[in-house]
Amino acid sequence: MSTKKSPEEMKSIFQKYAAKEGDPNQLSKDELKLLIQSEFPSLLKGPSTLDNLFKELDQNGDGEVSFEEFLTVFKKIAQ
Ligand SMILES: [Ca+2]
Ligand SMILES: [Ca+2]
Repeated sequence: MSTKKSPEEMKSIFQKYAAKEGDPNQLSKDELKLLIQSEFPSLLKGPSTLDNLFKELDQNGDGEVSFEEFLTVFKKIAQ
């Protein structure tokens, strides 16, 4: 399965999951888990775990993932 998505698709996917709880513009770890399991299950195969992925995504370390953080990392890994 390809993980390639257009920027528009990435934005709508991010917003769909980020709006589930707390800040609608930030992904919590639970929201990220749902997003990855539903949209990018292939990312959890191999050496990457959800914890690793969350750490890589949360670049400023505030415990949540903004759309900018999400996009920066997904540009690298979801091509
Ligand atoms: Ca949220
Ligand atoms: Ca963050």
